[in-house]
Amino acid sequence: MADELTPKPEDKFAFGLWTIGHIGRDPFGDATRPPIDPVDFIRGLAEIGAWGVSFHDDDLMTFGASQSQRRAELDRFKKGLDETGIVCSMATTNLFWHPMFKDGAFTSNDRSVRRMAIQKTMRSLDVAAELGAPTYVFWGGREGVESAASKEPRDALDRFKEALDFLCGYVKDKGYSMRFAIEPKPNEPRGDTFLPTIGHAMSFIQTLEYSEMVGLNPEVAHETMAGLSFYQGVAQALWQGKLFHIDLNDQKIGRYDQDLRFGSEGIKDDFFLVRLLESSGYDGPKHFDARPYRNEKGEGIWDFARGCIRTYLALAAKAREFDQDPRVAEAMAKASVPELAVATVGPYSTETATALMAEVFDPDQLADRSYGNEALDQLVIDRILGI
Ligand code: GLT
Ligand code: MN
Ligand code: MN
Repeated sequence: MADELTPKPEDKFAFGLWTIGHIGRDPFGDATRPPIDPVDFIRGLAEIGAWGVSFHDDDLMTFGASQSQRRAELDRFKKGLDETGIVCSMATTNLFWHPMFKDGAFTSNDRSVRRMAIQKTMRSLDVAAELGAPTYVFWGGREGVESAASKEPRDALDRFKEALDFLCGYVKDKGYSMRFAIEPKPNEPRGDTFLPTIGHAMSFIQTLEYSEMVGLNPEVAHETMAGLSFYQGVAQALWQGKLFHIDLNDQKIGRYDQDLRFGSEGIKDDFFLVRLLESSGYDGPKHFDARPYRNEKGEGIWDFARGCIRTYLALAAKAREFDQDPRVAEAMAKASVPELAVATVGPYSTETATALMAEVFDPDQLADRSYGNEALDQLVIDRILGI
C-alpha cells in the first residue's frame, strides 16, 4: 500500500492558490492564519507531490495595482513554476469579491458592470494563456438573486450566454488552445444562483455558440448542498463528454459550502467517485478545491493538503481491489450488472418491432427474481472498512 499512497506526476493532483492558502476568514470571524506567498505555495505543493496549481487573477496579481507591479508579480510566479516544475493546470476570474460585483458580473443589471466583468476576464485569459492553462473555469459566484423581482431570469441567461459566446470568440481570435468549464452551485453567496446544478449547466451549454469548447467543472460540495448525488452527476457529465475539470472536496448534506478535506465526510460516495474517475479515462487534473479547518495553522494546513491526496490514492487502491475481487464479480453477475450494457431492442425497424410484439413475457417470473443488492453493497462496505 505504501507505494500506492505516493503521488506521481501522472496522478495530476492540483490545488488552487485560494485553497491551502485560505486565511480562515469567514462571515463570522476574521483571518486565523497569515496568507501564503504564491511562490512559497508552489514550493509547498512540489514537496507534497502535487503536480498543478490553479488561481484567480486576483490571487496572483494585486487588483488595481500598476501594470508594472502586476507584471512583476506574474513574472515572479512564472519563475517559481519553472523552478519547481509545478504546472499551471487551470485559471479563473475573480468576479465575486469586489463590491462592484454585488449584483452579479455577467448578469448584473448594470450594463457597465457586465462590460467590466468581460474585460476583466479577457485580461485574465491573456495571463492564463501565457502560463499555458488548458482550462478556464467560470464559477458564477454572484450570478443570481435574493429577490426574484430583481432580475428577469431569461434575460440573465441571455446575458450569461452572450458573455460566454463573446469570450469563446476572444479565445479563438487570439488562437489560445483553452477550453471553458462552468462550475455550478445552487446558492451562496447569492440566495439563488443561475446554473445551480450540473444538469442546469449541461443543458445551458447546448445553447452556446461554441458548445464544443465549453464543459463542466463540477464540485462535490456544490451538488451535495443541493441534495444531489455528485457521483450520478459526474457520470452523466462523462457520458456527455463534458467533464473538463473537477473540484474535489467534501461536504455534509444540507449545510453551507464547507469545502472540507477530500474524503473526510462521504467516504462511500467518494469511493464510487474515485472508482468512476479512475475507470472512465478522465485525464484532467484531480483538483482539490477545499480548505483546512479554520483552527489549523502552520504544518496543519499541509496535513490537510497531504490528506486530500492520501485519501484519493487510498480509495483508488480500494477500488482496484474491489474490481479484482471474484466475489464482487459473482455478486455483480447475480445483480445482472453486466446485462445493462447489452442493447435492449437495438435501432428501430419494422422487423425488430414485429419481433418484439411477438415476444411473450411472464410477468410473475420477471417479478420473482432477486437482485442480491444487499450482498453486493456489503462487499463495498467490507472493502472500504478493510474486513
Ligand atoms: C470560490 C468557490 C469555488 C470556486 C472557485 C473558483 S472560488 O472559492 O467557492 O467553488 O471553484 O472561482
Ligand atoms: Mn465550494
Ligand atoms: Mn469550486
